[in-house]
Formats: sequence, C-alpha cells, structure tokens
Amino acid sequence: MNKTELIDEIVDTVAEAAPHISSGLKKRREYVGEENPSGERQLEADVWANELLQELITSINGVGEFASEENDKIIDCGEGLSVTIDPLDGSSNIPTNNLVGTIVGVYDGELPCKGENLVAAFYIVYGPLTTLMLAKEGEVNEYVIEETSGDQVELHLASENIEIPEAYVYGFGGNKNWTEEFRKFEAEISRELKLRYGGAFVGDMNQILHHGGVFAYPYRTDAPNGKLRLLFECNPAAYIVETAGGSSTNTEKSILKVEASELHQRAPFFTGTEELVSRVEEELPKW
Ligand code: FDP
Repeated sequence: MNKTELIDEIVDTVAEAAPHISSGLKKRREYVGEENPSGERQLEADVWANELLQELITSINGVGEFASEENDKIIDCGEGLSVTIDPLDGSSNIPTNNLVGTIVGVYDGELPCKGENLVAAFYIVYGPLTTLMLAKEGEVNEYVIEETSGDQVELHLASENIEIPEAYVYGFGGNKNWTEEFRKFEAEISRELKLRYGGAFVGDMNQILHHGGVFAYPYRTDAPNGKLRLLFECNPAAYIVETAGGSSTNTEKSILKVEASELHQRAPFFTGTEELVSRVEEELPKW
C-alpha cells in the first residue's frame, strides 16, 4: 500500500466506526472515576471510543505508531505513518447533549514531532449529522457519513475544496482566566464579529471553516500553555485551516512549526482567517 492508499484506509476505518461511536454514546454517559494523562475526568464513552479506535487503527498495515489523548504512551506498531487521535473531543458536552467529535492526525515522522510532518488530518462531528472534515493533498473536503446496510458507510461530499470565507464569527475559550491583554483583544473582536462558542473544539472549528472568523484557546493566568493538546488537537486543526487558506499561531509562529517535545504538551492556540491571525501576532504579547 502506498502512502495515499494508507491515508484513505485510515480515513475509511474511522469513518466506518463513526455511526457506531455516535450510537454508542447514549449508554456510556457516566464518569468512570479515572483521569486521562492531561488530568481530565474520563467518561465511560472516552474509554470505550479509545479502545475501539485503538484496535482498529493499530490493525492497519502501514501504521507505525499510534498515540491517543487518552493513553500515557505511544504504541509502536512497526514501520509506517504515525497516527494521533483524540477519540472523543469535547466529551464534557455529552451530559448536556452538545457536540462531540473525533480528531485524527496522520504524521509522516516519529512522535512527538512538529505539525509540519502532517500528511493528512481530519475530524468527525457527531451532531445532527455525522460529518467528516478532511484535509489532504492540498484540499479540504467535508463529507456526510451515511450508514448503509450492515457496518457499511457511504461518504457523501457536502462541501468541496473549502476555502475559509471572510470573517463572521469568533469563539474564545478559557474566559474565567484570561490575561488583561487578551481581554482587551476579545473586547475589540467582539465589536466586529458574532460570538459563537460551544466548548467542543470540533464544533468551534467547524463553524470557523464554514463561516470564517477566529478561534482561540489562549494561555490563561492559571495555565500558561492554555488547554489544548498540540499533537492531538492544535496540529490537526491548524493543518486543516491552513490547507483551507487560513492561518494558525501560538502568538509567535504557525502552530505547525512549534517544536513538540512531549506527547501531551499543550499550546496556546489561535486559528482562522489570515488577517485575524496576523492581528493576534501583532497585538498579543509573545508566548
Ligand atoms: P472537553 O474538556 O469537554 O473535552 O480539549 C477538550 C475540550 O473539551 C475541547 O473540546 C474544548 O475546546 C475545550 O476543552 C473546552 O474548554 P472550556 O470548558 O475551558 O471552554
């Protein structure tokens, strides 16, 4: 299998599991009393979706490394591409029945490595529709995943060759502990754009790709590196937005250029239309 076929196989494998994951959430809404490597409480659904995707992805011939936001360590599966997953992004939204998703990064490099090594990235949104936003080979396409008979799915192209539109919305997380400089920046943006923040990264990213604008989860006074994980969340999202003609930054440089030294490292994250991301770099103190 060449790299292109392998990427397709990874995408198809996760897409085929998506309807099952979506329907399996309703029975797994309790907290299990454990924490993930980032110190976040795990729901039964987090543990279940992680085990399911781990088994499926590590069985693909050509996947060399597998890492999950829910696991301490990288799993070595041999030679090949490295896959990162956030099996259930935004799972604290499950009890309130808001959006959740799955985020996948496909890196051509040994983990942890920079986002520049990504060769594909995608996320699935479990919402009113189950959708897949995929960036590879310089294009971003969105598909609706439809279950057919048995365990089969069909991917219906919903938005082709997405280019991030002119800015309309913004969504910024972590507001209880913003710095004074960031509050000032937010006040300025709030006069120009419409606020929409759902607290599920996949949903907040998806609206930026559809409506244009800026998403941020900045450094906080109590968390100097912010909340989002570089390898599992920031890099795949930045790769998708940059492929769609937008930008990303940690206030200093593209997220994809940030050195990755630890598997679960966090980074302040800003992404969206080029002009707004430039303003982040001009107006906020460097991280
Ligand atoms: P969650 O804690 O529900 O898993 O990184 C996880 C994440 O959600 C993201 O999906 C989301 O963008 C962010 O955390 C939400 O954080 P806040 O609750 O601080 O807004």
